[in-house]
Amino acid sequence: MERFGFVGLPNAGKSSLYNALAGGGALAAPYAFATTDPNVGVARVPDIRLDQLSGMSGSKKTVPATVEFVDIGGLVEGASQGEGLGNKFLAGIREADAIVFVLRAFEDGDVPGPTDPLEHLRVLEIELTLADLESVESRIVRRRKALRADARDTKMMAEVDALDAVLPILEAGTPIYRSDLSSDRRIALHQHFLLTNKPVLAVLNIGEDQLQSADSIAANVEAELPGVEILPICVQLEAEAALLDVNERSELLEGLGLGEGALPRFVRSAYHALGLRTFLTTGEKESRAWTFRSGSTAPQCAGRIHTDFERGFIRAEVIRWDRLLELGSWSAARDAGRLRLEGKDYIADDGDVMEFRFNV
Ligand SMILES: Nc1nc2c(ncn2[C@@H]2O[C@H](COP(=O)(O)OP(=O)(O)O)[C@@H](O)[C@H]2O)c(=O)[nH]1
Ligand SMILES: [Mg+2]
Repeated sequence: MERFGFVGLPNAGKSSLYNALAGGGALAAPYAFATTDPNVGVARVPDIRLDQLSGMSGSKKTVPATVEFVDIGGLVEGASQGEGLGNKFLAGIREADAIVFVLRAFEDGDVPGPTDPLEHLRVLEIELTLADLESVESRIVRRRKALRADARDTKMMAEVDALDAVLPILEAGTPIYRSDLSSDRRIALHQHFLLTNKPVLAVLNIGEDQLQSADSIAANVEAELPGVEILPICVQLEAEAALLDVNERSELLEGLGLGEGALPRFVRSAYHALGLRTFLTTGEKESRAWTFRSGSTAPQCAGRIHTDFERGFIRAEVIRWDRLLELGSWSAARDAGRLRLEGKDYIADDGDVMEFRFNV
């Protein structure tokens, strides 16, 4: 399952965000390193399409897509030099598929730490970039040596090329996600698990008194991080709301003009930042949302359900979720000749409802 890691300074609100998503569990306390062991949680990806298809089919079970989130623990200035949790902390980020920066904007005299989100961002970026610089420097040395031993090793040559291209970027203090490094090069670097080569999303943790000015605070951060989605969330409020039952929760959130709250949007944004998409299956037994990577073929999608489906793939019957809803049922769609037959080269679309034909 795809996993994203919360990265932030102590007291930025990482554990509170985790609690908000998990509905309790992690320890939120105003001490650095209240969280020393990674907490891994699973969040459902809210999906109205799934709910409607489940209703259409009268499904006994409804299974949403999920993503994992990890409360990695606090980063402090000097982490790349071993300060604070140091390397243990960086290893936690290395294992994540994407990074969620938690940037503090809320003010509270009882909670130590800076309240300027740009200051948070500055420290985080320096530490992650320095850690990457160190990895790249040591890898280049080893690979250049290998290349000297065998100058015809073209695979090694490409690797050294990619590392050579990223080195000056990191030396200038620029995180890879901010650079203009081509996506080919970024893919070539995947094997090195560099921290700033991961997709990034930022949560701006605002106080209740900042709800009105959220957009302008977010605009300041957006100006610093072009192309990165910035989500202002009043984390503490949402964490409190998460402990309530459904009715009380919507009363609280809607009373403040927050609608369903920011968490559903946050999970959806994270899912998309990872390049994840959803196809659906629906029937009386269950309706289910399945996760695939953008650009996957129909057999690869079938493989998400069962490896046999991928190996023995013959074809897929496909219809977009909203067309299926209009027609009212899978059999009505078939009778109307509206199910498309797609072969092994079909690139799946977000929102496809699919059934697979296969041989085992
Ligand atoms: N006033 C206020 N306090 C908050 C807010 N978000 C988090 N806190 C508090 O700040 C402290 C640190 O939060 P925590 O989630 O443990 O931060 P972490 O170190 O990043 O995991 C806790 O006491 C939280 O209750 C907020 O929006 N407003
Ligand atoms: Mg914490």
